[in-house]
Amino acid sequence: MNTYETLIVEKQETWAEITVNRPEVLNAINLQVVKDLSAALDALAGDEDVRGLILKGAGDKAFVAGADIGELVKRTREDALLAINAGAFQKIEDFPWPTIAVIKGYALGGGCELSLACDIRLGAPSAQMGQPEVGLGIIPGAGAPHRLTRQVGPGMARELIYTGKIIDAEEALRIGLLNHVHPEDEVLEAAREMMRTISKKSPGAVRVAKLALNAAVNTVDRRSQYIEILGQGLLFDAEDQKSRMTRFLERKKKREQK
Ligand code: CO8
Repeated sequence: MNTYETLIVEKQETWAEITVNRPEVLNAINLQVVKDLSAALDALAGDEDVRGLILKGAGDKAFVAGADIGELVKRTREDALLAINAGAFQKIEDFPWPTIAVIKGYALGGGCELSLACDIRLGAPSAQMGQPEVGLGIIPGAGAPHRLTRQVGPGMARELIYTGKIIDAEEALRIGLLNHVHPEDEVLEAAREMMRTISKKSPGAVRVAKLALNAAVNTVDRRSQYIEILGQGLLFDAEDQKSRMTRFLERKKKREQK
């Protein structure tokens, strides 16, 4: 059932699996990924064979290494105010059935935020997670200020966002960012096994449980989302953001010259 440029979408026993498929840029999220994700989520939410969703990245090096910086550097304040990543991630949070992110390698920036929009995160020992945005002159504007805070508590969320540090699987497990860590070649099967367990429960009860859980944890999220969106718009107007992102993109040229 794959009709997407940047995603592989497969139906399994009682759930669907979405693979972000841009391994050449560590599955970085560009506009096409957001469009494809949004369309795939709409289709799967209305598919009566689907009662769960597993999200993963192509290859072993990354879940998703963030928004595509080559594209971000060209974006304007108006683009930032459209909050397209935040909108797509909200669709994941609102997906009617349980969602599990399977994280191998990098889950950074928008990639970490994408995993935070899922109900459950399972990692491999190679998982590396973090919110490096402030180093690029922007904020994590697609949910981390509220979802990361909710997940790991305000102190840890502040530390991760202010320092931009990248943590390994063991640390992510310790602070509750990952639910479990499984060996590299077993983590996807662990997610599938969890889906099988869930699928034996009453579908109606699972669906209502998700609504109740979302209602319980989303009490301040709108207000926080608006601050994230407006703040990001301001930052996209600043020269600092352009020069920091350009510096990242120019690393490649520098490496080639060496
Ligand atoms: N965007 C675009 N390209 C990327 C990205 C990215 N986020 N991450 C990696 N790539 C590319 C690299 O440029 C490289 O391409 P090439 O082979 O053409 O040079 C390829 O992927 C492989 O990457 P590296 O050679 O860098 O691999 P390393 O193993 O040396 O390093 C890292 C891996 C540490 C993950 C490194 O690639 C890195 O630091 N990537 C950027 C991580 C990052 O900062 N992510 C956050 C981005 S900002 C964000 O997500 C916030 C979104 C806000 C939305 C606002 C909407 C308007």
